[in-house]
Amino acid sequence: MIRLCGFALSNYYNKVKFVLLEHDIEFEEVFVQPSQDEAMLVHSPLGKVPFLQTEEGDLCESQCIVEYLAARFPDKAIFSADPWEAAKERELIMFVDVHLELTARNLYKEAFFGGTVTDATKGRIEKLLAHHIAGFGRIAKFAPYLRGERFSVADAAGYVSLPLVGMATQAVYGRDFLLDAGFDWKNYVKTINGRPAAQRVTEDRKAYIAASRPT
Ligand SMILES: N[C@@H](CCC(=O)N[C@@H](CS)C(=O)NCC(=O)O)C(=O)O
Repeated sequence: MIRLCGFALSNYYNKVKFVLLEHDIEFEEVFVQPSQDEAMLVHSPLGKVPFLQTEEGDLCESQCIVEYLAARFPDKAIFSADPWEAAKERELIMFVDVHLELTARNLYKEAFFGGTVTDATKGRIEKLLAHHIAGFGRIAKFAPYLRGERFSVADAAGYVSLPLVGMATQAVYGRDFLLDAGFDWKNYVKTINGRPAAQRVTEDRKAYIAASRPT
């Protein structure tokens, strides 16, 4: 049985969980938090979540995990069968994960965790995000899904990460860069919320937050 290790607040954990649920792949969730302990590093070399435990060993990096699942369960059609469509889905995922989320991640300390980021970082990330969001806008359709009329695996990435980009920029700069650029991620998320897999991911995230709140 596949074991998905991580926790329900992690967007990358939730991206993989969404894919597993969406395609009815049997799995078990194992609560693991990021850590630099040797006991963790033997499973996830950078101490990050998610990682997957399989009969053959551990695998980290959410996109490598999704690719592994697609190869292991070909009948589930995680990516489109058409090679061009599948490549465009991967392109969108790369934009969401790397160009948008990973860039916005530099702001999370101040946006979500009560810390501060330097003005230099704010300036650098503002420029980078403006550039990356403009590029994303050249390929993302939001009609209503990222690739167009049909839900695709790219929406698992979009669903868990676009809100973080919007909320982080709102918190740090006082304006939501995605909304400002005309990308209504709130409506997009609402559309995807119609899917049972998305509902489960969101309910579990909310339950995790509620349980972690000091009483
Ligand atoms: N590229 C990785 C990113 C994973 C990641 O950054 N996970 C976060 C939680 S959302 C984490 O473990 N952070 C702890 C750290 O960076 O040390 C993936 O796609 O799985």
